[in-house]
Amino acid sequence: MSPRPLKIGITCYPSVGGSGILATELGEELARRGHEVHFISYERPFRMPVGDPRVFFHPVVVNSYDLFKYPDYTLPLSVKMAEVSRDHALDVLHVHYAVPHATAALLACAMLPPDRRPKVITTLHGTDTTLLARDPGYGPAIRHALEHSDAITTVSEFLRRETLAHLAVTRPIEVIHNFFEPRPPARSVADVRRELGLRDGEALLLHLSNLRALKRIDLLLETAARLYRAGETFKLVILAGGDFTPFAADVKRLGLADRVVVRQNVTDIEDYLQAADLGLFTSETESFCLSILELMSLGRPSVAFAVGGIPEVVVNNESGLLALFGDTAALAAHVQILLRDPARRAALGAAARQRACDLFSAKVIVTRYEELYRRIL
Ligand code: GMT
Repeated sequence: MSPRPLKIGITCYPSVGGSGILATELGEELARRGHEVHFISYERPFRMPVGDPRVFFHPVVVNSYDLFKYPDYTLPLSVKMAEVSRDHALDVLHVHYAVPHATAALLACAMLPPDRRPKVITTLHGTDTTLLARDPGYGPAIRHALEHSDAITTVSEFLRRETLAHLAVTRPIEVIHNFFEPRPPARSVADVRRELGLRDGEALLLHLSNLRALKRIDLLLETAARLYRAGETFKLVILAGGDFTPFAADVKRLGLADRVVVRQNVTDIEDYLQAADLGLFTSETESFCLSILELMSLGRPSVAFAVGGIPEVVVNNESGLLALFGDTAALAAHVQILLRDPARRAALGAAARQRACDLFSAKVIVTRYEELYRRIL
């Protein structure tokens, strides 16, 4: 007899970012497998499925009061978590990012009678341990939240090591990598290329990110400038989840005005992933880099720096090409090799798609999360 469906609460940052996409796709997959899924956040996650009878959204209302210099999210979130856990008898509360979600979940449990307390799973996605853990105003609270979670997962082996190094956590940390299930592209490659103004024979290099500092857009543009000076015909398309205007001056200064195309807050990313010839990333650190996996799942290889968890996603020379951090000359050379050798590009792309399917598909990863839920229950 198949085990009973579970009632799972999910909290994440609903904004455009890898962890929000991962948490939303996880909820959608869990509902598809028959579980009841309750999203609890200040906004509906932007890729949240609508119309699925097993998926619910519970908004957290944050009021601001004159007395408070900053509106407080943690307390209203913890109250909503307690309400939803009590009213829907949640089995599990799966929070993405420790700050402040894991602390709010522990507060919610403390407000509930023992028989109504869900198990708390904290999944770490990156900057809450690699960045906030070093902040004396956060580190001890993050450590406390992790030590009192019923389970901890990280999205890469790299992040597990970082968490142990920065937070001296004594509880076991399980690595469950990210997954991505591409939706069928709605438009043809030709239509997307036309929309972006690509001429015949012009390569489409794709970058997706929220443009924050660690994405090193300065190095991305420096790499594009090297390709431009080398006479390559390409356009660098940037799907931006943030404000690109601070970089406009650099684009002009580098002579890239007609080589860089920016699209803000795109949700139909599969159309662009499919149209790309390859991905280009210059982050100085990434716990995983979901954008690279998104391109791999559409059979597109990426060129990136070998930092953080990226070498766990891309096998250099097999499913993409990696360079040492900061070496934009090497990065540009990798792009040129792939632009001039379509067969090599196709081979890397096919291997990338296979690796995405074998290691980072919903079938593999969501099953890991289900096993974890049942193990701690
Ligand atoms: O990288 C970002 O700016 C967004 C951030 C997030 O909050 O989604 O991404 C983090 O989580 C993603 C999903 O697990 C990972 O793919 C990203 O590598 C990670 N970002 C960093 O570690 C810098």
